[in-house]
Amino acid sequence: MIEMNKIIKQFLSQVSEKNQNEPEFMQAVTEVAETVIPYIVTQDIYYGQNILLRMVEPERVVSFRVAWIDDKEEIQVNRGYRIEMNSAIGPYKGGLRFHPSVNLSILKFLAFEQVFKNALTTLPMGGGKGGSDFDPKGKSDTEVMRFCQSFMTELFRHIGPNKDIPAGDIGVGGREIGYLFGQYKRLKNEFSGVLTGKGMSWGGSLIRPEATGYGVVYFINEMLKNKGRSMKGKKVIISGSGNVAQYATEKCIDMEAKVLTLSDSSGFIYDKDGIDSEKLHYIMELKNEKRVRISEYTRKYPKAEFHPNKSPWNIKCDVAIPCATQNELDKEDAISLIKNGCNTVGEGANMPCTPDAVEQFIKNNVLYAPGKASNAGGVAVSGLEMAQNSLRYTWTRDVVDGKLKEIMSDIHTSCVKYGSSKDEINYVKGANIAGFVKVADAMLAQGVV
Ligand code: NDP
Ligand code: 2IT
Repeated sequence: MIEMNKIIKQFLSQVSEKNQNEPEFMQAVTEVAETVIPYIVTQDIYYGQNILLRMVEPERVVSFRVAWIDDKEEIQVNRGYRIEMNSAIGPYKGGLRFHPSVNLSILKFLAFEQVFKNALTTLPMGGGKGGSDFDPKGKSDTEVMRFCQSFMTELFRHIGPNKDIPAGDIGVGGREIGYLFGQYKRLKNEFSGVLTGKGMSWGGSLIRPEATGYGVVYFINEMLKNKGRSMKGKKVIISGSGNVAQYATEKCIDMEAKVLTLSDSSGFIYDKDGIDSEKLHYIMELKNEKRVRISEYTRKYPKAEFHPNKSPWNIKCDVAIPCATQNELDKEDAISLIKNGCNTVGEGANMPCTPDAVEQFIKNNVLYAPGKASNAGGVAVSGLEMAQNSLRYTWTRDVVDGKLKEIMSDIHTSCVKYGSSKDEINYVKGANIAGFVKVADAMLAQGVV
């Protein structure tokens, strides 16, 4: 045990020396190292091959200037990035994030997580992530379009349908994917499946907008099913009110669970009566069309409460689904959730729970699913969008939804395979080892590259 801790510590100090001032990246690497290194040392084929050391080094990092002109005719300058992390099992695949907090550390953590997540989907996709510190909030449609066009004018030379296929993430939805696609097509004079999350009339897949949110609820349902329970009648709290939160809410309603909260960066709403389909429809209008703050909800539904500048983790519930951003749920929040009876947590966002929050969940036998397993539905349906683009065909809603359900259930099975010990399942360990094995095998077969 002491020897193992020493090996892990040595590995992490080597990585952190090379990646200073990258706390989010080191956080993601630490979680993987702590669960995967003890496995590697028991496996002759992996031991001594420095596979994890190769995996933490991105295959390529691109950083570029994005200059554009705002509506006041002033010149704005942002920074664009694409991290091409690992292409052992397929072309680089992962979203683009537009948010003022975006930096190298955040994108490297996201790209690293994506490698494992994509491997878990069983589809042939490597891992990447990109984005910009551009803030779409308060920008006009034409400003967003000009930014996207400038961003793609550099990015286009690095990506391609068999090379690197970006998609959406925070701040990048259908509108942004449209502008990015239009500019790529113009520059390359080529209509291809270079992005996923496209509109239905130009190569998109049914269920892609819903996929991450639906997928996380399917995964939680698998965890509950395994314990002889179900989503029906459960009290659920959700954070965020964007793409993932909206469709997680829709699926909870579908499964007869009661969603009590949603949030954005200004605070959360608490609706004791539950957010039903009609109320969700209103949230979608507020967030996707009017692009306003979540507090507006209480104007139409005055029985609901708005709690400014707070997260929803103090509200009593059975199931918590964090769907906003990294490190949004800390140790204190975890303790409060557990005290209030919450026994199931499924991550919709990437790395929303801090390491000491996760420690609390595991110590207290909370069913806890890490994002790389539970939010893999989005990229899985992106993979299905790529498959349909290659076939020049579109599958029906039922076909795609059926495949999504099957993939989430298979990811659950993989986590159980590698994460079970005695009578408990550690989904963190299961997801990390299962993802690692697939990528490591491909890397070994392809030699030292
Ligand atoms: P959206 O941009 O659609 O929504 C993001 C939501 O999170 C908004 O409600 C936003 O509030 C809130 N939020 C963002 N940053 C912060 C912050 N720093 N503090 C508080 N709230 C914040 O993004 P998505 O729903 O697509 O993404 C949400 C999470 O899910 C991210 O972690 C993303 O990486 C992950 N994810 C997304 C997938 C996808 O397919 N879209 C797939 C897998 C994971 P506000 O509007 O006030 O900023
Ligand atoms: O974090 C993620 O998995 C995503 N943002 C989706 C990536 C994708 O390529 O669909």
